[in-house]
Amino acid sequence: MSTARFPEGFVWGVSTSAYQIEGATTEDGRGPSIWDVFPGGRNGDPACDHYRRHADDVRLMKDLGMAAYRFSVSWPRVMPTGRGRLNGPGLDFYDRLVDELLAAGIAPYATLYHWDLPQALEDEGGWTSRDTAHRFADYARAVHDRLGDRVGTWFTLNEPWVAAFLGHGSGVHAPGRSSAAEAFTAAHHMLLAHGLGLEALRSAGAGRAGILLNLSPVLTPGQLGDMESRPSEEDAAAVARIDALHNRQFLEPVLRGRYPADLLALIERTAGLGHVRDGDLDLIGRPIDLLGVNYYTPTVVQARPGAVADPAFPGSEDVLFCSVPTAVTAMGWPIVPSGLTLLLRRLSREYPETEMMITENGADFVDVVTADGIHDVERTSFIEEHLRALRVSLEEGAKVRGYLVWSLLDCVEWADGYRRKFGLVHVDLETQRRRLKDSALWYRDVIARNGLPDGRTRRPTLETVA
Ligand code: PNW
Repeated sequence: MSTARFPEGFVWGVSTSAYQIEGATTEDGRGPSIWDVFPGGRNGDPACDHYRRHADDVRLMKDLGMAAYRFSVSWPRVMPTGRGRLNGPGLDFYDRLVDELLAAGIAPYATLYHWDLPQALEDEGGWTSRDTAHRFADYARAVHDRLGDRVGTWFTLNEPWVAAFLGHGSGVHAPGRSSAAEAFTAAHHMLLAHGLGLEALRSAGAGRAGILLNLSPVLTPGQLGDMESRPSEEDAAAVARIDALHNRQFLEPVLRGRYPADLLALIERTAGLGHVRDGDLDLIGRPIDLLGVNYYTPTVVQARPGAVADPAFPGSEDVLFCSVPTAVTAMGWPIVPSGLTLLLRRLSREYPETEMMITENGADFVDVVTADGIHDVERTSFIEEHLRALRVSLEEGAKVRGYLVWSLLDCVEWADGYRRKFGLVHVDLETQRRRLKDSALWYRDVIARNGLPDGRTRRPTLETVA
């Protein structure tokens, strides 16, 4: 038997998010989101025009054999001002989408918050205001009321680290704030929103529920080459600090109902602890059914006295974020499939009870677009190598139930706009025509055989290109 099979019932699929594909940002009563007004944003129209072409996109997924589709619900489409009145046509859209998915035999996985906060809530403080977490719970309940009879898998938030620290720390994401104190406060309020949202879903009798985290193994350059190598004390301390900010800040509250002590001290120094109230962590730490793991690349750091803090990692003074001598994607993200094995090994050791799914993995590359096809051997190779790394984890006993590629379509990459291409499917920006890339055809075969093909897809080297 081929060693490259996956367990029976392993779930194959793709992920997307509302703002990145829907377009139609002013139609049928949708309110503005922070990404529609953020100076570095405003790319949401027409996106992939998925709001009108959803039936075609579901058909594509069906043809590829997808078992699951993770999409996000746009809060301002459903609740234009973030509170109170529901927008019927907005809810109708998701209602139709869910019915089409079910008719195609595809399990709908709904993400409730993928970064598109209603601007009206931002005007009242956004995630720096505790009230936003309560508004999120109301919104979660309203969406569940409409879709809960058919959607069996729910995720509260996507990547609170990105939304809090790129949105409020470095300011490269909406709403473009740059304050370390606000970033920590926003992160806590997002965690609280997860807890309150989870409670709302549970009390409504929701199926499976969890959260999506962008997790990254933090390593020294030496460890990247050889995991057995022992970092210096200073380097180990740098690793621990960045790991606390990137990973443990979210894993520990959600899965253990506590902030790590080292991080708590840092938060207290930076933002105070007035925003963390008694009972919050109990709520945030209520059991989840599924942890969504979004993995792209490891984080490589070492101690460097005098280095200034990266505003996306407040408290990262004296830490150098290293570039590493590996191949990178077009975004410049190092390609390190073994990082996925390291990450899953660590999660399995520290949270052995937690069921997981890889809910995002994929890459931006420059595709070769020709009349006879879209050739993206680098993407195929990227996914293949990550699936091999995932197989190692499964053999080690990691409880990973499925794998979702980011993403179905070439879409809007936030502040980077349309130039980033993560899709299995190419989208012509003029005509909106969809064309399957070679990677989509390859992924279809993987799904059909529940395993990898024999032999390896070869990323082109200089020799094979010449
Ligand atoms: C994730 N980082 O974003 C998101 O969930 C997607 O919406 C996005 O399109 C995808 O990954 C590709 O970027 C991230 O800077 C954005 O570490 C930035 C980072 C990580 C994830």
